[in-house]
Amino acid sequence: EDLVAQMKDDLYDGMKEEIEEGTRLLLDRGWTPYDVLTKSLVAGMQIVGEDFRDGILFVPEVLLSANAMKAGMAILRPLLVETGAPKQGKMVIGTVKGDIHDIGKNLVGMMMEGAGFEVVDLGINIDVDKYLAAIEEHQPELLGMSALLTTTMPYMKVVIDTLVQKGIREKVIVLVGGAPLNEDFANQVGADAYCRDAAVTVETARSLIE
Ligand code: B1M
Repeated sequence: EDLVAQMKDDLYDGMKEEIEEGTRLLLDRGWTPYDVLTKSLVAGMQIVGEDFRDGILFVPEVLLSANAMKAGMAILRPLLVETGAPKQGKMVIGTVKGDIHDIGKNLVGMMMEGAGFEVVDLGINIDVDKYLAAIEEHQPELLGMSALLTTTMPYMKVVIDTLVQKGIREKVIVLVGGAPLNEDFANQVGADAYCRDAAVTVETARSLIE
């Protein structure tokens, strides 16, 4: 599709208004919010990531892409969140200490809300004390942690080890995700599951909460 190719280009170029317009156009054409999200925005960000890795794009440019993506997500959010699904449980989620990537986490939060979970989003750069305080305050069934950097993902183990020390590890189901993670890593740090993407997070949460 021409429009999808155009949107990938616009995302690459950080064109916020064009992304908003493209998002609306695809919806008008009958695309589901989920397809708009995955096939244009997430797929476009994939390309940005490759050129960022290869030194073709730099932080300021990628920030513009991220802002454009967020503008598209803001349009999709109410559509993804309002499904009237029956109440399923509560999840506290945050990006770990030292890490400020939040697009993936936000997307997981949106999809979880759409599936009927209550989501408490702590934000980015979350240290163990903040996770603990939120668990204490909100008593969630699920804890979600996101990390996009190989240097920050080990912090998940710090959080889980602390839950063990405090004797509350069994009270929450711990789900972890983020591009550099995998199932082995999730097992090593003692999480309950690795979630490859937002849709898998919803499925995993549903199956583990029963
Ligand atoms: Co950064 N960055 N970045 N970055 N950035 C990556 C992650 C990188 C892979 C790029 C690359 O080199 N190819 C690389 C990491 C390399 C590594 O660790 N091995 C990298 C780097 C190096 C950095 C900096 C160090 C760059 C620098 O300063 N020199 C710096 C670090 C800042 C910090 O955190 N301290 C940095 C900064 C930034 C920006 C600020 C410019 C921007 C972030 C803006 C923002 O988030 N608000 C940014 C971006 C945008 C990226 C890329 C291009 C895209 C990330 C993204 O949003 N993807 C990224 C490249 C890539 O990932 N391929 C990259 C789209 C999103 C939908 O996917 O986040 O994977 P993702 O989330 C998915 C799944 O992973 C999963 O579900 C989501 C939806 O399907 N998931 C979860 C994620 N979290 C989950 C939690 C769960 C469950 C599932 O809980 C239950």
